[in-house]
Amino acid sequence: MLDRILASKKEEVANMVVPPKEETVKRSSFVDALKNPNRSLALIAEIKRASPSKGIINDNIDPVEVALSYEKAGADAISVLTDTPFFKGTIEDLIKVKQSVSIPILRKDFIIDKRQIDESAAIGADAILLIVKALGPEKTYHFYQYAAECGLDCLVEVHEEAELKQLVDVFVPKVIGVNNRNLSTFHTSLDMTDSIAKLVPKDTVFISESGIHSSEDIERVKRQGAKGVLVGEALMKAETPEIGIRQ
Ligand code: IGP
Repeated sequence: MLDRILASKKEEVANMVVPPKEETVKRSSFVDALKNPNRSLALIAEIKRASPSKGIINDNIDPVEVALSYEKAGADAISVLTDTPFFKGTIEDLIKVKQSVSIPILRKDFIIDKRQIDESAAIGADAILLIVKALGPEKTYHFYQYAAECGLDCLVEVHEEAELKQLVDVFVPKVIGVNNRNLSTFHTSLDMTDSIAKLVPKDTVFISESGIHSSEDIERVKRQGAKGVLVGEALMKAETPEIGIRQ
């Protein structure tokens, strides 16, 4: 699946036009927000209309309304999917959300080209996702540094232990996330959080991503050593995020 998404992204990037730099964007620190969470565990609440694994999750939404309710309910940051073909997100979603809330915004997309980092800065993101499986550790490092030059933080995503070991041989990111979803089978297992937690360097903020649906799940990843969670589907399906976010 990741290969299919990356092939489509490559075509998209070949035709992209980077918007001019917006000098007036007021950045807000993603790393600081995660290090000083509102509750005992940091929450990154995601705006996710659809996904390749679940199909439509909740397409009948106003992203600004969702973002405002996440902020009100105490989320520490908001993740906005901007990939259109597979997740039905848009860049416009992110622009509007950034203008409506003051907590930091993570741009969730498949970054494979530096120009997407310029674009992320221009549309007002505070942070971007870098997927080690898509980039390899060296390129992840170069993109991480380039993002920092553009004023952006990164959530560096790993999927397995070997990947994390290779990554920390090259550099230690401030924030590492484990994706509990296996991208080939789409199966989520919170055991992934457990096995990765043991290898995360101690000054790194460790986020458990995907497949978190209940307060039991939250307690479980917390016990395993996560300092934050990234939740999409469960919040998009909750009647109100207050219910979904209560820990
Ligand atoms: C959220 P969930 O299972 O709560 O909806 O997952 C988030 O972790 C997931 O959307 C995600 C993702 C990604 C999406 C994690 N890494 C990379 C696209 C690309």
